[in-house]
Amino acid sequence: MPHPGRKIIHIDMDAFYASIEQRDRPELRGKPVIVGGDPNRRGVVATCSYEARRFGIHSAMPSRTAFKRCPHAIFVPPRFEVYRAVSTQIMQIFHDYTELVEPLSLDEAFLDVTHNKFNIPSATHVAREIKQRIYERTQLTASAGVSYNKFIAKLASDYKKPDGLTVITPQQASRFLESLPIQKFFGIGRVTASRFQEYGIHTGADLKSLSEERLRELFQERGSMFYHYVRGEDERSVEPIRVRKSVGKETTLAEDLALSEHAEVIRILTDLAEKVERRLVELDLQAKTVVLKLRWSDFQLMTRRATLPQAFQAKEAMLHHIQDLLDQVGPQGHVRLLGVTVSQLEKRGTPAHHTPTLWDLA
Ligand code: DCP
Ligand code: MG
Repeated sequence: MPHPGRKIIHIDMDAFYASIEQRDRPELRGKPVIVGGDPNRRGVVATCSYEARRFGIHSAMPSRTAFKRCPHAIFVPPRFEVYRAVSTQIMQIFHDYTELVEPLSLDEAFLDVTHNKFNIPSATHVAREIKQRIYERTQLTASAGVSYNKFIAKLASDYKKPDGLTVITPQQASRFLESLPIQKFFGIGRVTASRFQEYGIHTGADLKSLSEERLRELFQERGSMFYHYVRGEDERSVEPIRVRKSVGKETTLAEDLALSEHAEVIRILTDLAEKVERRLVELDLQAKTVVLKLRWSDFQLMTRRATLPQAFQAKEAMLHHIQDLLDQVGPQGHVRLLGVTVSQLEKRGTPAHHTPTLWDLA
């Protein structure tokens, strides 16, 4: 469905990890700083300061290569806790303006500010204020792109970095997109870009000359996406990620079940705990509290909870405590629903970025 007059901002911090290191260690300011793995131990570059980028160093490059390009660069190991804390600060600032915040990684997010909490009519004004507040709160700079859809807002934030603010109006979009080099289009990696080059397509204007049928022939589904994007058409909405507070599974029984049928009750709860465990694994979360939920045959709801000294993910840990909770409830009565929920969630895996595989922590 088309959304006329939407106002989307994309914000992305500048040289995020490296700027934080330069902020916290003044002796690194103005110097080529590389955050990442050790060049002698097969590490990779997570990011580098703008001073280091002049030597052709970039994210995901082997640290050894980076060292060859700039032997006097200063290598700094990452401090994820600090980056995560800064990320929380900037996300809080975004949420002061709108609940429609879609984080893409620790340092970037889309915001839909069409209706913002301060009723500021100009999205450019909102973007300027947010940049200012980020700077005041963190002493770091961000670049912002303002436009009427996500695709163009993201291109806009990348257009001028660091500390940029680029606005692309519907009137300007056509020209902007036509002049854009093909590899800048969202989702076009090196392989796709070289295929475009083969067909003589180097810019948005070249891309625009192809029919949708032709693009679908060449790139299947993605062909249609390119066809629409180059015309500035992108109706995707900003999808806020709501912070998950619990994971639960429950089942309404075909017939009311007497709690005295202990084996059957446990069988059902085991099944539910197993599903909860699977979900926790998928989400890479662990929990500290387990909640047993019962709905009695007269529809009254009862919950009983236990908090464990140690976070858990496995169903055995849940079941152990569910047994105790069941014992407290006693064997009387009939239930029509059983549920297992876990809460007090925390991340389980290695603290990292959207591309943790790049890390060589060995
Ligand atoms: N990152 C990473 N590995 C990658 C890419 C990024 O670990 N391959 C981390 C380090 C970056 C942070 O994510 O600081 C944000 O990624 P960006 O792509 O936004 O890069 P920067 O913020 O460092 O630089 P820019 O100014 O280009 O946004
Ligand atoms: Mg960034």
